[in-house]
Amino acid sequence: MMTDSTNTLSKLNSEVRTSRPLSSEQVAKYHEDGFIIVPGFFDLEEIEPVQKACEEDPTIKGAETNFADSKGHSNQLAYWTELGNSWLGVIPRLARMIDAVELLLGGKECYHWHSKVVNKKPNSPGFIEWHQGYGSWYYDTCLFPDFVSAFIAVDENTRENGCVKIVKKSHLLGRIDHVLLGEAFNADPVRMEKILEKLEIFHAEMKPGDTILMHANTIHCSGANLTNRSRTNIVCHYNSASNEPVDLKNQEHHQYKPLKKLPDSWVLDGKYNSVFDTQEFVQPGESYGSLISREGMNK
Ligand SMILES: O=C(O)CCC(=O)C(=O)O
Ligand SMILES: [Fe+2]
Repeated sequence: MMTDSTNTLSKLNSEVRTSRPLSSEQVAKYHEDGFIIVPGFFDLEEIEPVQKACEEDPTIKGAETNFADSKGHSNQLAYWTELGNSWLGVIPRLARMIDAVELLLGGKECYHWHSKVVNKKPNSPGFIEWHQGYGSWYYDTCLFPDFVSAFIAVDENTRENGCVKIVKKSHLLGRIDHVLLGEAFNADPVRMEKILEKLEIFHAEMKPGDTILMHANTIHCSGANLTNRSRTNIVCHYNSASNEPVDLKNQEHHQYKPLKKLPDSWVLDGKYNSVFDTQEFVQPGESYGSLISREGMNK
């Protein structure tokens, strides 16, 4: 039977449903802690192609943008919004991702905000400092923190190679002011110090395929990669269809577009044309957010 909220879920291919739905316990835990980890959300066979592609071309087709952390060490991120038939274009459209996100959004339709490859190079000191997704999306003129992010482990994530660290229950703090630290937009360090006296840090150690699902106000960071192997995650961000930026100037790619849902089996069936050779990326130097967000951070 259709319920009211079902009517608002992703409209294109809405008859496609995941075979790996979240349990009600997982949904409750997400709301309690601000995140959950879904072990084996992706099978190793689904992840292996991207492991191999990143090993063969760790520059991700030259699409990486460099950001300096507060110590001047650089981090690299490759961004995309276009969802075509590459592995990177297919993953954000899989039924298991969209159904999980829409369930965590309380039955609201979601759309793809943007995604990124976070490839920490071997023996690289760069770290991503404490931040909330909504720390910058607020300045991208989204009125609500109605986003969910999925962090998919491509490589094993450990404390030694810079796994994601999460402040448990920090989504309950609301939006924290963010400031520019190095070239990145991070949670106010004075406030952060106090927050860390009250809340617990969770080290999200993961096996390839394990996935973190995270609220936009959950504070997180990731450390240096002190190992001689790279550490890659794929991070997909979803916004609610009803929460499009108020001002789309310089961020047209953040405009609402209905997501065409694909069956969970799409990747295992090999129905993609490359891992990222055919993928369009936001080019280094191009804006991936609104200019307001870049200017706002200095206010
Ligand atoms: O994979 C990581 O190191 C986390 C990166 C991150 O926080 C993000 O992409 O928003
Ligand atoms: Fe983040």
